[in-house]
Amino acid sequence: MSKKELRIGLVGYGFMGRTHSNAYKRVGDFFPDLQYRPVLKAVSARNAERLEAFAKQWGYESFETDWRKMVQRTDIDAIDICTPNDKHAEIAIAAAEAGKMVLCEKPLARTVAEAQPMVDAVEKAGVANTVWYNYRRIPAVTLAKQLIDAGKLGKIFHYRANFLQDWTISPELPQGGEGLWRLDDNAAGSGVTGDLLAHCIDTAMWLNGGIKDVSAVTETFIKERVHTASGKKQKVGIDDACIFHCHFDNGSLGLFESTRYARGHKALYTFEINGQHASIKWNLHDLNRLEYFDHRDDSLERGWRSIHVTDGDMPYMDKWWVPGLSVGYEHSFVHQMADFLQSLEENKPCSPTFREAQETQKVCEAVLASAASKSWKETGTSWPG
Ligand code: SOE
Repeated sequence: MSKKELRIGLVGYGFMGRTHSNAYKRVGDFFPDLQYRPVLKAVSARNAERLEAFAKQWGYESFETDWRKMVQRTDIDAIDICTPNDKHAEIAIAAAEAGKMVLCEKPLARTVAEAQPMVDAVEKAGVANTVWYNYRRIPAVTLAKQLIDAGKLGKIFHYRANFLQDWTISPELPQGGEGLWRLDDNAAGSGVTGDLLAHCIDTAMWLNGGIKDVSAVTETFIKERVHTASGKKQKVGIDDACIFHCHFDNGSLGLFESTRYARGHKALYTFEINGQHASIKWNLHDLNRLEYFDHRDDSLERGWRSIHVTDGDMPYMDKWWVPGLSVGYEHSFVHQMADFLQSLEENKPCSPTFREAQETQKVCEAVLASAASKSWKETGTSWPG
């Protein structure tokens, strides 16, 4: 069977540019039955020298220093946005208007208002779209979804999640510019809420349904940092840490925490869900395992089971090695790409679509508004979008 080409134009070559490029390169080798084959057609960024080196290293056929040119090219089918958050909307809307499929790194945008025209643009153009909330596609997390959907947990009472990092503790760290735009409110939109809690919220709604209302507290521990653009100390506008609790639509309670000030934790994403019959927990540092406790087990044998999610009948695992051998962070992106290609074959949306990611955006915005006003906020979400 001859494959259909999906000609990719990537915007941005940072950390996420690499994770996505790796996914495009690997997916055909490990998901050989897919009809579509990604072709690394072009990459775009402003620094020509580094762009050329990136294109060469990852095997892109060409490069453009102006993303607008790339979006207009007729030899490109899909635009993948890996830029800082403040560029997502402009690029996505231009790409959709040019009839391109659009893949966007999370979060969809800085605010709900900025994201809405993105949702409208892809829907008006009728182009395939997805947002890279990659953690859903870690096999153990996907297995959690299967267990919940099969009713194993029964009625769910509690959802708890953390995303802990420690890379911004030094007051000497500047804000703005390459690598550090995540500290600049204007480029990022928010701090840990949009960067890290957005992941937790996406997974949480996917596993446990919509979030009705939230009560949050945020903190900015370092109030001023040198801005790389001005060379001067400027007020820091992002949230360094955020804690919120919430009601889910199904009546369960949620508790979420994220910080970049948890010394010793580099990227510890964890969640635990407690249901009437069973509980599950997962953590990113041991990502191949899903912990499961079932109260219906024989009482003398009852206890937490540690399921090593590597067997061939477990999500995605028939595509990789042999049972018992594990996968890693990068595979979550390969899986998302495989699902995207599959969705094209089936002419179905690839979740999370822009519309679904907009619901996560609404929760993030309600969290920030709640912290600012010290009051409960309705999220106004309608999951799944
Ligand atoms: C921030 O350090 C970051 O790179 C996020 O931007 C990613 O989305 C997250 O997956 C890992 O941490």
